[in-house]
Amino acid sequence: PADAATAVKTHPLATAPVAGPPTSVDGFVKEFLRELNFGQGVTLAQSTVNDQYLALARTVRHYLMARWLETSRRQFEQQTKGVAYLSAEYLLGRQLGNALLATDLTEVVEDGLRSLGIDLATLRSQEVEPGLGNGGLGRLAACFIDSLATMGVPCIGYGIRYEYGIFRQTFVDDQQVEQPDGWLALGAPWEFPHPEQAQLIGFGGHTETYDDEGVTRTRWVPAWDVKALPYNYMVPGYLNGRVNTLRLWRAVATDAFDLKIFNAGDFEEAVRSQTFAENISKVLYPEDSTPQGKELRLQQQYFFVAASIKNFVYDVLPEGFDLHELPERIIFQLNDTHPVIGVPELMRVLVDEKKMDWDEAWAITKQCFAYTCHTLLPEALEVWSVDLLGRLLPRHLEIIYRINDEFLAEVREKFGDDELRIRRMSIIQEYPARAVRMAYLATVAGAKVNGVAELHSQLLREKVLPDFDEFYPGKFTNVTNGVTPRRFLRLANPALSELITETIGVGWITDLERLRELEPYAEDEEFRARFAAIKAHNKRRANAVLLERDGFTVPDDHMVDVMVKRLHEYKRQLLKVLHIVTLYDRIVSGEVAAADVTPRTFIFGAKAAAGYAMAKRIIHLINAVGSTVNADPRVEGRLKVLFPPNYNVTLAEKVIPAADLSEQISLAGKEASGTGNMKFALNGALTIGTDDGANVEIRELVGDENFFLFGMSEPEVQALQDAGYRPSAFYESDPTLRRAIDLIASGAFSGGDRSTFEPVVSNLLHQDRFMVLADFASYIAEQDRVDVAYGDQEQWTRSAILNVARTGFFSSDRSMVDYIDRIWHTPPVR
Ligand code: T68
Repeated sequence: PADAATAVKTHPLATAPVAGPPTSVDGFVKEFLRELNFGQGVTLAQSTVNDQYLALARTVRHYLMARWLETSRRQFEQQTKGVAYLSAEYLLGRQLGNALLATDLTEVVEDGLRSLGIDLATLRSQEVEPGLGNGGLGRLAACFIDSLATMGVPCIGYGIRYEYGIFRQTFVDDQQVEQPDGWLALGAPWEFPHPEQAQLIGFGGHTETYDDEGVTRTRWVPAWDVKALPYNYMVPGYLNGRVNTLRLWRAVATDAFDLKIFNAGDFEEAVRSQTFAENISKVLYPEDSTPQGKELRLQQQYFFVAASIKNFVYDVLPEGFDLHELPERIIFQLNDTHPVIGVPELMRVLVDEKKMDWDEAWAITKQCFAYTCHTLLPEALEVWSVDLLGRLLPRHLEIIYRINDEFLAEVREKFGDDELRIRRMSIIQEYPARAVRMAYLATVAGAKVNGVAELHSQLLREKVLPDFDEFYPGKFTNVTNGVTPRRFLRLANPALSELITETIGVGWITDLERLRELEPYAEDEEFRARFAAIKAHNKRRANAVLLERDGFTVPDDHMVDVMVKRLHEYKRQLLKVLHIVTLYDRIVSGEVAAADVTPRTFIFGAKAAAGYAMAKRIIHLINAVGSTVNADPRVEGRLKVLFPPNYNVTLAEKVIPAADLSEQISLAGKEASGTGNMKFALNGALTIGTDDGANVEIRELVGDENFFLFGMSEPEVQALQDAGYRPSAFYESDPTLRRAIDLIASGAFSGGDRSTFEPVVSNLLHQDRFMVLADFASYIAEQDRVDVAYGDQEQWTRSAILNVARTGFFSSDRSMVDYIDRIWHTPPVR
C-alpha cells in the first residue's frame, strides 16, 4: 500500500487537475446534460426546475474546479502567509450568479440553456440563499472572502455549517412569526463534504498534571466529544483564475459516543446522544446584539474554532512545520468575540499537545490573532460565566486565568498597584457574577484591535477600551468596512453597471476608485437622462419582484424611501415611523393638501431577534401603520408603506438599486459602521443620515450638498445624556411630535385599541434610550428638505451620480488592502 500511495502521488497526472469543460455553448450544453442525466438521474424532458438548477450548479462547479485545485496547490507550494478568517457567520447570498460572473460564463450559459428551452433567470430564482448570518457582521465576512479571492490573497474562511440559518420571517396579523430556514432541503450543490477529514472536538471533563520526563505538564481529559465534519465551498475570485476556500463545520456524534450506549442496549439513549451532538450545528442564534450566555452557543463557538485550529495546524500546514514560525504563516482574524475561545485553544495545542514552553507559546499566540470589534453597545460585549466555561472547557479556563494573571502583573508593573485600574482591566469580571470578558481577552491576545469605521474606532479607544489603549500604544487601529462591488453593483445593478462600463471601461469592478471618472458626467444631460432611466427601470424591476413575492406594487412616480437593516431600537426604525405618521397626519388633518405632498413609497425590511419583545412590537407598529395608510383613500397615490417579510441578501439585491433615499438614522455613537449605507450610495441613492458609523465618511466623500444630515452629533448625545435626558420635555414642547405620538397612542393604527402600542409609546415618553424624540424635529425638517430637493429631478440625479462616483472608497477590496497593510502583512500569491 505504501508503494501504491507513492505511485498515486508521483503519477504524471497527480497534481495537474483534469481540465474543465470547454467554454463554449456546445461544451456547456453537453456538460449540463451530463449532469442532468448522470448526476440527477433524469432526462431533460423529465427534469424539474430544481433538477435543472442542481445540474447547472454542478456544471458551473466543473468550470471552477481546476482553478480551485490549482489555487490550493500553489498556496501549499509557496507557503506564504495567509489569512484564516474566523467567523461564526457568513451571510453569503445566492451563489450561482456570482459563480457565473467570476467565470464570465453568464452569456454562454444563457445561450446554452435557451437552446434547451430553459430560462437562466428561472433557475437562478430556484436557489435558496444560505442565510448563515444575522446581518452586517455575517455579510461583511462574505464580502471580505470575495475580495481576498479576487485579490489573490490566500485565505481560508472558517465557520459553522448551520443546518438552519437565520429564520424565515413571516407576518401573521402584522406580527413577526419565525419559521425554520431549511436551506438544505432541496439539495446543496455548492458544498463538498469531507467526512474523512473529520476532527474530534472534546468538551467537559477535567484536567490533570503528569510527569513528562521530569517536566510537569497538564492534559485535558474531556468527558465527551463530537465530530466536526468539514464542508468546503468555493470562493471564486473575479475573472482571475483563483478560487479560495470557505470551510464550514458540521457536528455529528462520534461512533464511540453512541456505540457505548447502544451496546448497553439503550437504543433510544443512543439516538438521543446523537441528537445532542448534532444540535451544535443545528441552528444559527438569531440574536445579533444581546448575547444570552447560552451553553449551546459556547459549544458552537468552541466547536468551530477548535476544529479550524486543528485543521490548520495538523492538516493544512506541511508535515514537520516548525510552529515557532506560525506567525509568518498565518493570521487568525477574529470576527468579533465569537471565536475568541481560539486564543486559549491555540495555547492549549502549543503547550499541552506540542509541549512548547508557555512563554514561547504565548509569544507566538499573540502574533497569530487579531481582533475586529463590531459594536459600541455595552450589552453586546460577550461575557461567559466562569461557571459555565469551567464546566465546558476546564483547561481553557485555567489558561485564561494564567493569561490574566500575567497580564495584570504587567499592568501592575506599568501603573503600580492601582487596584481600581486592575479591576477595570481584568479579563475576569467579578460582578454581577464571575465571568470572562471576551473582548478583553481578545484585546490582550490580539496583535491588533480594529474598529469598523473611523468614528467607531475612535469611540472604541476613548470609551470602550480606554485603559487598553493607554496600556498598548499602537495596538488599536481602524479599518473602515466595505462591500463587494461584484455582488452589490455588478450583479445587483446590471443596467447601471453597463452604463458605467460603457462610460469609463470595466476597470471599476476590481478598482472601485475608478468610479471617480464618472464625476464630470454629472454635468452631462444625456448621461443624467440615462442614469435616471436606469433608476426607473430598477424600480420597475423591484416592483415585479415584490409583486410576485408579496403582492405589493411600487408606483412608478414615487420616491422610493428605504430602510432595510436588523430591527433594533438604536437603529431607530421608530423615528422613521414617526415621520410617516407625521406625513399621514398632515394630509388627513387637512394641514396640507395631498396634492402638495411628494409621493413616497416607504420600504422596510427588518428581522427582530425572536426574544426581543420591543423590536417585535416595533415591527407590529410598522405593519399596522402600513395597513392603515395603505387603506386610506385620503393619502392614496401619495403615501405607501411596504414591509416585505424576510428581508435577505436576495431581496437586498433588488431593493437597493431601486432606492432614491437611503435611511441611515441611528443615534450617533451607536452604529459601529453600517454597510447597507455604502450599498445604497454606490447604487445612486441619496442618504438621509446622522453623523454615525460610516455615514460620517460617506458624507465627507460625497460632499455635504449631496447628503441629508440631521440629528445630534455623538458629543451632543453625550452632553444631553450627562445633562439628564427627559424625552417628555420634547413631547411637551413640540406639537408635531405630540400629534404623531398621540395618534399612535389613540389606537388610530390598532383598530381603536389603545393598549396595543402602549408599551412602545410609554417607552418613548419615559425612557427613549436612543433619543428618538430628541432628534425628531431635526429629522422632520431634513425630510422636508428632501422633498424640496426631490422636486428638482435634474439636480437630484446630479447628486445621485456624484454619490456613485465618490463612494469607490467603500469597496471591500480597499478594506482588504487596509487589513493587509495595517494588520495582516500578507502578500498576494503570484
Ligand atoms: C454589525 N454588527 C454592526 N452583529 O452593527 C454594523 N452580533 O454597524 C457593522 O457595519 C457590521 O457589524 C459590520 O461591521 C452585527 O451585524 C451581529 O450580527 C451579531 C451577531 C451575533 C452576535 C452579535
